[in-house]
Amino acid sequence: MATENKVAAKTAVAAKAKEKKLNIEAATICPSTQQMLRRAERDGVEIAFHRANSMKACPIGADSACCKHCSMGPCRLNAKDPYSKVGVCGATIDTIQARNFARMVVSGAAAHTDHGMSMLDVFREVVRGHIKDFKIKDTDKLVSVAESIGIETQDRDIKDIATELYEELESTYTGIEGEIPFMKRVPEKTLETWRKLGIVPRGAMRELMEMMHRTHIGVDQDYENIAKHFSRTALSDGWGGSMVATEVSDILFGTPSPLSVEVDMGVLKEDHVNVIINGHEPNFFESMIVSVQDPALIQAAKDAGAKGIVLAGMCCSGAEVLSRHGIPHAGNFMSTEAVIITGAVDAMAVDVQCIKQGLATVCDCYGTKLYTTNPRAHIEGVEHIEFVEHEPRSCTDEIVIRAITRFKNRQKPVEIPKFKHTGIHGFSHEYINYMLGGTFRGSYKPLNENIINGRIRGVAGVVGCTNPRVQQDKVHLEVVKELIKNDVLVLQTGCSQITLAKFGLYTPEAAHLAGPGLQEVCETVGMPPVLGLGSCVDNSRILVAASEMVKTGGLGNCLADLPAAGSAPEWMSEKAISIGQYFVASGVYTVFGATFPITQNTKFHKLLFKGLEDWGLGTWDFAVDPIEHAHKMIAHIEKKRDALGINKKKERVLMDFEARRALDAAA
Ligand code: NFS
Repeated sequence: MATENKVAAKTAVAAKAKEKKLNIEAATICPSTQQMLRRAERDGVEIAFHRANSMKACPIGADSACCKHCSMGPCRLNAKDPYSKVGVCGATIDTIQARNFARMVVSGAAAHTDHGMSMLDVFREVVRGHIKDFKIKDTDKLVSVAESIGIETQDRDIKDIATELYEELESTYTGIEGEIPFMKRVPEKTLETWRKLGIVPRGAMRELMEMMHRTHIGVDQDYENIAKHFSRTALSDGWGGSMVATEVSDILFGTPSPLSVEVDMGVLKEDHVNVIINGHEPNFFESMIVSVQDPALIQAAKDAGAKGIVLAGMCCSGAEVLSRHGIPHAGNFMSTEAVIITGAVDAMAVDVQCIKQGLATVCDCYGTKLYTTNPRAHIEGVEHIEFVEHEPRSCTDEIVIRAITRFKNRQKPVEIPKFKHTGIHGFSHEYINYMLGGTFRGSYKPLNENIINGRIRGVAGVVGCTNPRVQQDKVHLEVVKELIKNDVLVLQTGCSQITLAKFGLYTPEAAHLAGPGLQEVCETVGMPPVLGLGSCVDNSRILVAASEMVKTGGLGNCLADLPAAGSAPEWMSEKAISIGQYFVASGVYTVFGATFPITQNTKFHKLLFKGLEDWGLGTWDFAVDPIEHAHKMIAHIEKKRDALGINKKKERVLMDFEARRALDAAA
């Protein structure tokens, strides 16, 4: 198997080398990934950058002009002349595009909600005493989450509160009618809009099932009606499945607060056993943290000639434990194959989501052991060691033991890029509250005041994936730099957070890149100009923070009134579409980069880019160029500031030549 894979990979690269050579500098600005791409080419190994380079995206699919929901087709419409044709059943381009979009939302929302449900399963088993290896670590968080959904906590014991909290939160998934529990956190006027539109979510299972039903051949054939339901489905993710994932993970494993962490491939060490976790569910990672700290396993590593064991994360569970425990992070989605090329990874263990099948071949080429661990996600030809929460160490200890064996038998020369950056991560919405308000008056008031007085113009959430169809990291970096330069405070999660960390923006010193107002706030508080909140499911922290801003007052009555904007500059996954849609449905203006899955010139496109705002929600937008992307967000923020009446004209300061020169010198 291994040899076959190697031969196949090398033949593929040799064949493709003739087709079109990859321009490494144009593919990524990440120096570690560039270095690994150079080595890959020397070694004749192919990764996703090469595949994207040699495979043109399907133009009909890219236009969302294809319907394959039944076997009368697949039907191909012409996106350039969208009303010239309909499908065999008569479906119009608007129906087809709305259904395709809806199914992206379903898939993305299902990924987040299934992840959240796994966390809730662990929570239930911990509360019932069936799982002993995990426990309720953060009782303050337990109490505050319970209170936020109206559970009585006064004079009750923790087990009682936890039992009731579990029972309530279960309806986030299983509720067949009514409103899910976290609707109690939504600002009243936003909730009113949703009620009027009939999009307040019931349990996610119900919404996902109904969305799949509606997109079956011959069911919902009105793009506006489909859009209502995919908004409801997306809300069942953001305010439901994802929010439960975050809150329950905080209760079980601790709520993040700032700590200093290293990011990039330079966190690996040649003389250590290196273990990487790539995936999304923190329970697996938590157990691995315990395994690599086990004195017996550390001794075993030393007996094998290593100085110790390095554990690093990649992708989102990596971003989560980076925020929660300061575990180093080796890189984002487009670096997961590249890191294997170091030859230094002794084991990579994966769970669910954003795991490239191509890893199997690269691991074979460099002798790295790859393990799948989650029953939902096997990879053909890859060894599966199942992770069971009731006995977590049996999986994670075994993987460490195997990694130690591989360390002893490393065959390939090791080449670890030396790049790494230390930054401050771990800003939960609770910590933002505390940081800005202080212990005795923890509140969002100082943030709101700084927005009202114009030092901070507004808040942006810049999140999401990296995508080989654009230069890796470039768009994230440029968008965020432009935003902070214009005094917009940036909140981040997922792969985007890792990009900015790699480029050194997670330090208080990076405040010099911010405009004068934001810089002043950063310097007063001692915070970086970008705040990392964790993984993609932790985007729910942004929703909670935004709701707190509305409730604190002075910035309007609903989420749509806030001078705020969302962005996923290099998105690629269906989860990003679900996130985008729940931001939009929550009232947030949201810009995507790279590509947009719906072409212009259709009524459905107009609905996404204008009509939803007329419904009282937010709106989608799209820009590939990072500066244009950032300025669309800034323009929206300024529009909202105008509407709030807080854009009072700044007094003009008349400066003489000397004063101007002093200013230039300071810059
Ligand atoms: Ni989000 Fe995480 Fe990264 Fe994108 Fe994938 S790892 S859940 S989907 S690629 S940010």
